[in-house]
Amino acid sequence: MTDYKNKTVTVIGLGKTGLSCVDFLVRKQAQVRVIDTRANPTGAEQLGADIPLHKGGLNQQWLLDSDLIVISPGLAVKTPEIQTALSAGVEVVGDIELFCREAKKPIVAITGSNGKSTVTTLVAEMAKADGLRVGMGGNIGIPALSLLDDDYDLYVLELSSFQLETTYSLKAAAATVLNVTEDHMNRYVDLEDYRQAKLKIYVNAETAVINGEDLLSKENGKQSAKQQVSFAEHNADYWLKTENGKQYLMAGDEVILPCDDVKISGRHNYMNALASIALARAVGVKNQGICTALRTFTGLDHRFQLAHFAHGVRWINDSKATNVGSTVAALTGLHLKGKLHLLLGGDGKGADFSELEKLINKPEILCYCFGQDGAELAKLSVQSQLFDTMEQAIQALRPLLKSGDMVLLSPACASLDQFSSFEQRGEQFTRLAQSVE
Ligand code: UMA
Ligand code: ADP
Repeated sequence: MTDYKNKTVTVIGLGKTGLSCVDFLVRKQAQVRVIDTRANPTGAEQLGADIPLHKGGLNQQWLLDSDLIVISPGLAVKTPEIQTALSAGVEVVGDIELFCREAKKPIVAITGSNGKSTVTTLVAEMAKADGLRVGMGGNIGIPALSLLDDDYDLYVLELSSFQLETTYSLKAAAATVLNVTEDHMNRYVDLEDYRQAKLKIYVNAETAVINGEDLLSKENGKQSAKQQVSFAEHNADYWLKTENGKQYLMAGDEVILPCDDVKISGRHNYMNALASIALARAVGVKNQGICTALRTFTGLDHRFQLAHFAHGVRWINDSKATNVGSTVAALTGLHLKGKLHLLLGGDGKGADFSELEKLINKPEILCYCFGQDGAELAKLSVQSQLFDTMEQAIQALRPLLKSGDMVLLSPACASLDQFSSFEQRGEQFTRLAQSVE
């Protein structure tokens, strides 16, 4: 369906996504109504007074009466009331599906357990530096439908597994699953179930960009991109060459840039850079734009960011480390002079934390655990203490700090049990860090 005029469309969710869907559908002259299972959904005051709203639960009758249901990513399609509507033949899609049906310009689509926002921003910066008008959005925080109004040459979309579950018409010019490690296990049966949602990104893609070091990022025969390129440290189309102690980002035999010229650092960020180069080249971005972006992009806030440096102590804000894989990346390759004071905790989303055990059980690492899953995390290390909040944990570690130490917030958990977002958690950490004198 692309003609929504006079169709009865039920939008579920009054967050950013739901509001962008309402706006789009009203302009398409659909009969729109909204459901949110929360008693006080965030976006209620921004909804037009003439749009019917059902709050505090799902309205089965509205769902069954609909010509189309547009569901926000925060609510699972597996929810019984949605399943009942699907069984009755009602079509259920997400905002990205609506977007793909309308978009007239090529789409670069990016998913993965970690690195999505970094790669999405980097690809967008590369294309902009090459003179293209770029619409960047999706899970990165800008609803894709809000990009349709402007005149762009290229769309660069970060897509979550939840968004991909309800997308059917995506034909990406270039698509990647950057990596697959455990996340959102409270929404999926197992890792394979989560992976299958991510692999949908390759369906009908022109170029699939796969991670040569992560078998789970590869197409499994059901997807069928026209061509495939890989990135990895070795044995890949885009790779890292090490010569005389220096590293280089490579495309085949061609040197793209020495790593010393790349502003983001760390092995995982070099992998992100290689994936970004592969995606950008797949849509025709030239080396000059690619190199300009790599030389200038310093990384996003809340991703292993230096928040404060005082009295020889580095305070690092990695609040966006909302799963085990991202905390593993932070801990791997750390250069410590003194002790590491590691803040862990929040909502683990049903994750198995055991991979952290060997990385944090070291004499130089002290763990301070907090939040909903703090007690489970505290069990992993002999040198750990349990607190209710991050603020209490920071108060406790402050008197112990010595020059050369690092305080690292890389919590391996979502923030939503105690904060409104990972940004708010990172901002509180930064404020507390800067108040140390
Ligand atoms: N909710 C209900 N009942 C409802 C609808 C939503 O309880 O009927 C809850 C959800 O469980 C969630 C909250 O409301 O806790 C917000 O859900 P939403 O779907 O309305 O979210 P939006 O504000 O539209 O934001 C969504 C993405 N959020 C989610 O997928 C949960 C944002 O990604 C994304 O930036 C935005 O669309 C624009 O595309 C956030 C995220 O955490 C950053 N994503 C997850 C991640 O990256 O790990 C997938
Ligand atoms: P996403 O959008 O997938 O959450 P971000 O780029 O925002 O990814 O980074 C989220 C977290 O993951 C940060 O802690 C960051 O340091 C870490 N990270 C970034 N890229 C990778 C990668 N390729 N592998 C593992 N961790 C990564």
